Amino acid sequence: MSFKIKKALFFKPIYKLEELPEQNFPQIAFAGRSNVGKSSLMNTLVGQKSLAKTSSTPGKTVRINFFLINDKIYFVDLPGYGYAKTSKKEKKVWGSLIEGYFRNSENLKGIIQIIDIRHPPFPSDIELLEFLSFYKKSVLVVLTKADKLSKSKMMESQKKAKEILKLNENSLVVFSAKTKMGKDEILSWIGSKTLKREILCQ
Ligand SMILES: Nc1nc2c(ncn2[C@@H]2O[C@H](COP(=O)(O)OP(=O)(O)OP(=O)(O)O)[C@@H](O)[C@H]2O)c(=O)[nH]1
Ligand SMILES: [Mg+2]
Repeated sequence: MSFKIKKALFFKPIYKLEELPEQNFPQIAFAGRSNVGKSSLMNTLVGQKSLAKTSSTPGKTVRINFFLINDKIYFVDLPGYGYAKTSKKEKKVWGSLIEGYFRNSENLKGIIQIIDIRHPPFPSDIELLEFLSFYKKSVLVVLTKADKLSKSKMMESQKKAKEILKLNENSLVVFSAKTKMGKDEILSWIGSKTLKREILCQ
C-alpha cells in the first residue's frame, strides 16, 4: 500500500477551537513531548527541509499548526507537552486546547504519538496514550531519533516501549529523521487511515 505526498503547504495556525478549519478533510495529528522531533518527522514525511519549523529550544506558544497535504488531508502539528519550564497557565491552555481538539475532531483519523527512543516513555506519554484509547482514537507510536542508538540498544528500547505501552507489532515504528528509517511504514499507516480504497488501488 503506497501513499505519496505530492504537495504540502502550511495552511494555518490555530489558537482557539473556534478557529479549526471548516473543510471536511481527514486529519492526522502529530503529538509528543516538547522537542521530541514532531516537526522533523513531519518534514521528513513531506520531503521538505523546513515546512514545519524545528527548534533546539522548546517552543512556548500553544498553538496547533495545520498543513494541507495533496489538497485533501490535514497534518496537524500539536504543541509539545512535558516541558519542565512551562508555566501553570500555559499548561492549562495546552490541556484545554488539545483536549478540546481531540474531543471535537470527527475528522481526526489517526494520531502519531512520538517518543524519543533513548528514554522509556514518560508518565505524560502514557497518560496521553490512555486518553486517546479512551476516546477510541487510532494511534501509531513512533520511536524517534533512532540514529542516536546502536542497533542492539534500539531493539532493547523498542521491546521495552512495547511492553510499557502494551502495544502490538503494528502500532509501533522505529524512526529517524536523519536516516529516514521507518518513513515508508509511517506513510502507509497514514494512507490506510485516510485514503479510500479506490484511491489506494490507482
Ligand atoms: N539525530 C536526530 N535528531 C533529531 C531527530 N528528530 C529531531 N531531531 C532534532 O531534535 C530537535 C527537536 O526537533 P523538532 O522537530 O523541532 O522537535 P519538536 O517536537 O517539533 O519540538 P517542539 O515543537 O518545540 O515541541 C532538533 O534539533 C532536531 O534537529 C532525529 O531523528 N535524529
Ligand atoms: Mg515542533
